[in-house]
Amino acid sequence: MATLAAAIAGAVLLRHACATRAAVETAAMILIGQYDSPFVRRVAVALNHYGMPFERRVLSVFQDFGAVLSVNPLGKVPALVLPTGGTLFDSRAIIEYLEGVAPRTHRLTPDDVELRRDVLRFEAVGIGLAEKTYERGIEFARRSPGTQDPQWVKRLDRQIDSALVWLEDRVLSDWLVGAAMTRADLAVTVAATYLAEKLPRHFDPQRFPRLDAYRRKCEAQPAFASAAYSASEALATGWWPEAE
Ligand SMILES: N[C@@H](CCC(=O)N[C@@H](CS)C(=O)NCC(=O)O)C(=O)O
Repeated sequence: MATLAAAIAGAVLLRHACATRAAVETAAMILIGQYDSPFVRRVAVALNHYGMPFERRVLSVFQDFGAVLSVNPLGKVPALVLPTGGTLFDSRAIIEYLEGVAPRTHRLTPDDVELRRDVLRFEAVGIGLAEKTYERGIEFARRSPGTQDPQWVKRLDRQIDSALVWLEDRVLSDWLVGAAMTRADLAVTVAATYLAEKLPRHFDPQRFPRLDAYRRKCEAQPAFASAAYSASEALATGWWPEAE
């Protein structure tokens, strides 16, 4: 992996040093991370929606930790290497940046103040659901057997369930806010799919039928389908399902 990290760093340096302005402008961005991560997928779906080409480096935060640390000081994904130089990390920061450079017609944040407020609220619950699902997964997939804290796990379960109930009550049409896709749909759909894939016991379609139908419909859209959840990327890098 040191070789891959060097290759990524080298590619960035090369771009800084010798690329002509035209070459830099046509070079693709590089998205780092796996498609079992809801945070990585959020960025990929946004890039697809904007029509911005990108390459991907499928690095694992566990198996390729050194390489990930070499591009992000926190050793986390996603990271986005920009052809113009520099790397961005954290899905929210990356999307905030991309919203500033995307064609106006494709932006995912409404201008209207009230719609924007609603989008940000859904986005916060979607990202929070993904974070709690991730934390719950870590308890069982990454900790040594017997070292889990049952009280903490119980709290995570309540937070996940409470977020699902909140969302189920608010899924009223094809898109969560307004008549088109927004950042709300990115965050909520990838989080719901992540939960359904990683902790299926916690997402019962019978209890959350509107949320399940909504996220499946979103996942069928080209921007999502081109960055579909990848169980094989998760399994290839050492994730294993929680014992029921
Ligand atoms: N707030 C971050 C969360 C990203 C995150 O937690 N990614 C996980 C992978 S799904 C990660 O990098 N975990 C490694 C770690 O936290 O050390 C974002 O939105 O990008």
